[in-house]
Amino acid sequence: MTLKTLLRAAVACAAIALPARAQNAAQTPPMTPDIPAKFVAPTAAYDYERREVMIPMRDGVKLYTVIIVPKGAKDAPILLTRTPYNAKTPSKRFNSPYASATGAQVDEAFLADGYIRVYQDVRGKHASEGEYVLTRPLRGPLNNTPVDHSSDAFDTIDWLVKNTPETNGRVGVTGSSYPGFTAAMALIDPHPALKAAVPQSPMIDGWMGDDWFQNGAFRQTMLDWFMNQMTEKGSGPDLPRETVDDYENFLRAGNVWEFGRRAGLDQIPAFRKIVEHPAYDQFWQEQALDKQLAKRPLKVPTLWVGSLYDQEDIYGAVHAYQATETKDANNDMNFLALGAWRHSGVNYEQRALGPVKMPGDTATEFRLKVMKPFLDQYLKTNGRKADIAPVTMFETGTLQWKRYDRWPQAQVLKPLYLQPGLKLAFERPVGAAYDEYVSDPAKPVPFVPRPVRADDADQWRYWLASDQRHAATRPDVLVYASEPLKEPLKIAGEPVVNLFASTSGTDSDWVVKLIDVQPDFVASDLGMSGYQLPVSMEIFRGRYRDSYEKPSAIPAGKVQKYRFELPTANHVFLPGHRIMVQVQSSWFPLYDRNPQSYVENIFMAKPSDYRKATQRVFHTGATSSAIELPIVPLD
Ligand code: PG9
Repeated sequence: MTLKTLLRAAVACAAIALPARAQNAAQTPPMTPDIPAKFVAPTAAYDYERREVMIPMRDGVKLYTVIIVPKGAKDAPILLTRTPYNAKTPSKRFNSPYASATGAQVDEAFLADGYIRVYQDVRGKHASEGEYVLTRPLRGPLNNTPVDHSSDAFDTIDWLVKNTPETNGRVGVTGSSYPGFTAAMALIDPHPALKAAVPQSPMIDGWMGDDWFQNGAFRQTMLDWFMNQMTEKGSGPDLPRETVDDYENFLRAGNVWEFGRRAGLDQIPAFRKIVEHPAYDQFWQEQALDKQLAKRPLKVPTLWVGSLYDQEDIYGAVHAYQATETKDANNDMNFLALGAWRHSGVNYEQRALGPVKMPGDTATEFRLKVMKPFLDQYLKTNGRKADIAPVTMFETGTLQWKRYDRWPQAQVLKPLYLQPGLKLAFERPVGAAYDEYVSDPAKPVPFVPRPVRADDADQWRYWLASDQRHAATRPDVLVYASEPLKEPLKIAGEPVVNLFASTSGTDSDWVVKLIDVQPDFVASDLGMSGYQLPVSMEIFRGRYRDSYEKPSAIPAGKVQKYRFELPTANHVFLPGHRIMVQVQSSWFPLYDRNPQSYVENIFMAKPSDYRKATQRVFHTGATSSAIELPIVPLD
């Protein structure tokens, strides 16, 4: 045998023997539990370090906080989000060695630029200690504990700047919706290290127009949120459904209380609190954050971000901006930006509003051109001054971004009158006095074509831009339309409804929709031909016409004035388009049905309280109904 052959034989023996040796050595017994006590991911190759800490608050409660620190970071700003939606996994993107891929889409640019990104569970949710109270009110008449989101933000920021060696000591807060609310709360008696805030679609007033109510009408489709958020510390299930179509589910239950009770929501104090406070009483007024912010000095540069088509929190950003703007003497501290997005769309890609196409991904464009430069200016050491207008607003109709020095742009309103013959015009109407329809609570007007599906995320997300032709053909919807426009007409601000109407009942809802009717043929996008595109729509619960706090029955058959704002719009009606106004008395199941006979608490209305009513909309003399438009010249 040559040496070579000997060696080959030895290698072959070793190859056979190795597995046997491995088996005899430390073999894992089959019944070893397969989840290790502590799994440690090998992270040597990662470009970031992830720290999980429990940060102590002033009352001893510790809040679970995830800190993502880019490796090698120094003199780095901190961007903080306080959330009820699980700080451990704030996004469902990649688990990756690259920080910018693992964070939420909105975080990508910040992490790539060396920001320290922090997520924290609010008290009582997920891994944080303490008790959860829904949108915990500020310390004061509604909160007798020593803590609220303002103090929790303060204590968190204090800890972060003292315990994160890589930071430059400058902190920003951001987040959308509930996290937008916590970001706004951080502005109340802010920590000195809080240098900038970007509250996005913040929940500011849950009764006037964010999340729960809209001018007193209850948004019952939000009830899933109660199940998801308040049946357990983590994430709970959806509401059980008898059938796929929520129109049917809510109708069968009768009223909101009964719908909630069948699912067990009566065990959840937050649900009971809402049912116990149907009117705009102290419970809601004290929580209205725009009012709270207006009482305090403006100390932190803030960019309020909202969406023109926000199906959940369309009210908050604009009203918080307006409430604080009076304190911005030099117009350089308080900023507003609204995009043509769905709720929280700013943090994702937004190339379309359902079937309505946009010129590109306007959300990413906004984040890179406005939001990040804004935060860079205030958070980076020697941050460069950002070229950002006091107001950045997407203009629908022409589909372009606009820069303004204030909002609203229009200082005066011009009435567009409802006319006999279902017309709309700027001249005062002459002719027949009113139009009428019968509103039947047994057959309420659906807000989207049925089936109304809770499992169809996009139906919900984009419904505010949905084609209103489905409603226009109903006998219980009045449809007024202008002639095709010869010139473009721009509105920039809040249209105001000035409706003169009577009902044969003793309570009533009024839904008014301002719509841009696309031309008969849109050659570039045939699907948009004749599309009735909502520009701004709102509901008003008639019992609150004189006072939001003290509702009163409507005198049957007597003309009443209903004056209320529609959500802000920045829109150009183009030549060839028509302006349309639709009026109806239900928007179901989005909002609970008004029984149309006055009862103490609509949440508890009995089946016999729900009655048909004849509704009249007036357009004559002193009772000329109109939409007052914030018209501005085209720029
Ligand atoms: N709109 C949701 C919400 C905000 C505040 C309270 C309750 C719900 C959200 O998207 O977070």
